[in-house]
Amino acid sequence: MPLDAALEARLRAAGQGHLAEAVRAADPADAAGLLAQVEELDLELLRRLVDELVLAEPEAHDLGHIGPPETVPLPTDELGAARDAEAAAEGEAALREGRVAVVLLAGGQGTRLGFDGPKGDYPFGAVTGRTLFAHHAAKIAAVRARYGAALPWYVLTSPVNDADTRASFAASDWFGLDPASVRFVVQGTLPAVDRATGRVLLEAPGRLALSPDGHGGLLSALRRTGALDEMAGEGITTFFTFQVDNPLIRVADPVFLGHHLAAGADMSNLAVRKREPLEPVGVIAGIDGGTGVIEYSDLPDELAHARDDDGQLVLWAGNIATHCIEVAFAWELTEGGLRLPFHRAVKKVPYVTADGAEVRPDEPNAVKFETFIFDALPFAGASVTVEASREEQFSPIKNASGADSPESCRRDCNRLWAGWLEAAGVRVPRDTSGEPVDIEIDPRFALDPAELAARVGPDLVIDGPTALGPAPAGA
Ligand code: UD2
Repeated sequence: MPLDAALEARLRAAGQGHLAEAVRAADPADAAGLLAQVEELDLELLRRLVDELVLAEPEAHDLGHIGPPETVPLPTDELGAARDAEAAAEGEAALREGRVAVVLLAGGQGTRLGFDGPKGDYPFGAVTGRTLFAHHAAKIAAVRARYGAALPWYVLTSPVNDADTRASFAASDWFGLDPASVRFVVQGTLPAVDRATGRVLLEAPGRLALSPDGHGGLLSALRRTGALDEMAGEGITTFFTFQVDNPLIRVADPVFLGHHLAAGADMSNLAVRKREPLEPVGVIAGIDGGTGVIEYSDLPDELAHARDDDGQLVLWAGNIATHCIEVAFAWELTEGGLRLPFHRAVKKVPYVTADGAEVRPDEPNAVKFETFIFDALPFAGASVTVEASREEQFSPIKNASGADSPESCRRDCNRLWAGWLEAAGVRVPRDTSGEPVDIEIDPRFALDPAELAARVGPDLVIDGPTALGPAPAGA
């Protein structure tokens, strides 16, 4: 296929001349698609990323002065309970007044789980096999009903899973939600490059190896698609972000929202105590007098293991990627281009050579580029970090087995929901090691222990796996 001379010159100047050859050599059926992908590349950005993150010697990165973050701790006494009740009142008012939206981060590839399809389609429910999407939707429906809130739901997808995600919502009749209240936002992609040469890889003779540009791409996507305008037009000032893989999260929790709003924060975080020093979660830390997140892959072992005089981890605050963000702050961060730094991730990426030979590398051969939403924290005027109970709010499904797997999540859901039932006076059968039977509580049946206690009592007999509440549509 003939190639525009100006484009070819730009490709060569960017060190990507091989893509001109690839377009010329592509089968007629593939050439137009490949050319369109090549034309979409931001070659100036790519040149900079390759120079700084692939070809340059990695510089020792000074992390700055690091300590534990300032947090709003879990309530342990009446004072703490009163403080949280005050925050809850503020959060509830914002929900009632329609000032809040929720944003689900679901653009990732979920490669570690090895599940074919969007991660939100994973059937995690121990009793009904409900999917993560169905469960999040039920929670959103319950919060809307409780506060009479519009609470629009933005779902971040990527070109890799957007069509499948929309199809799954449509097939489940939007899980009973008004379709107009569910809005998909597609994040951008960036190419994977060869780690030795910085040249963009092709995953097939007519296709670049593209992957999502990291969840920092949410901010650009919200702006580019007009979602920020839409939010502003609907009177929304704050959005709550959460990850697709964590069914326990309290969506749009008024306590968290209230602490964020009361502090006049631009961006706030939820933190859980780390299970162990090297748990693969980023840490929220005080950095040079401000707040930031150090991703687990960047955290030196020595810092990860550091303990205070009481023997507690200094960097105890695990980041569960759950934030409150002001719409105005998102505008600021995207004015004249996204202000977040890029990170490099060295990965195994299958590719084809110039002769069309397929290569499945045994060792990481490629660099991918991503921005992280939590890198916005240093730009925030004010920020609050609220501690959450791990047992109540965090059990992600990331791996096929072991920690953070479907099995560990099922155990944690059972323990939590059995605890709610027992607090309501219901007897729950447990096995010899003390684990309860499989339990599911639909958020539309009860969002929290108090609501459950108002609905059930000691006369409820549980003698085997039990699901309470409306069956999720489409599950
Ligand atoms: C993430 C956090 C980590 C910790 C952990 C807790 C990052 C970079 N690290 O690690 O600090 O909080 O979660 O569970 O986030 N996603 C997108 N678009 C993308 C990439 C990811 O929407 O381009 C979504 C993805 O669908 C998921 C979430 O972001 O909901 C986290 O992505 P991940 O599973 O790749 O991150 P992980 O587990 O390495």
